[in-house]
Amino acid sequence: MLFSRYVLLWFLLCIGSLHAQVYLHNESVGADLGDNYMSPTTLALSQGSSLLDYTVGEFDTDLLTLHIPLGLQLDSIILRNYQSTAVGNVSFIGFQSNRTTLSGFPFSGFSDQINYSLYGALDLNENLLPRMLQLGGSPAGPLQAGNYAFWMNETGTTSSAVFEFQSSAAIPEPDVALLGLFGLFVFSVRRRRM
Ligand SMILES: [Ca+2]
Ligand SMILES: [Ca+2]
Repeated sequence: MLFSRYVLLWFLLCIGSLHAQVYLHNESVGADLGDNYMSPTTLALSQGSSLLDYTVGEFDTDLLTLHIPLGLQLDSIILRNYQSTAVGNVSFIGFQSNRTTLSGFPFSGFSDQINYSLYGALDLNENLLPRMLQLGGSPAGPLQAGNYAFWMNETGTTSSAVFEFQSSAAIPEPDVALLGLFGLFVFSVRRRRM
């Protein structure tokens, strides 16, 4: 009887660990994300699924640098939860590529390329990354290794969001030198046969 209880406990612990969620950052148990665009919070992406849980408001902008390590790519940014004090509210998320900080303060206007999207309750379980890249006039994803300066903000209300970042091993670029050698090899074989 005691043995079967231990087996059941072990099984439950295994199930729990399988569903243990990885967080990029969780403001409800950690610090507020950066407020100063010149000193954003830095977060490093890990392979698989990780959550970003934060709250923004009239006096709380959240700024972060997302570092994608070599060998990884960011495939999607999916809105998993959204709460707001205002019914029908939408919030803002945007990023600039290949930067650790934004090119200017969010409210002073931008001359550089911005990838962005508004999001709200109607966007639950949507992958916003393609929309952000399209609205920014950027090439389609996934995002490759490098740094990306993100910011999230609100106007006159408060909202909370949970985004799921999904990443995978990067698909290596074809080696140009090797392709050239292969082409040379094919050409020389054909020459010999002629
Ligand atoms: Ca915040
Ligand atoms: Ca903040």
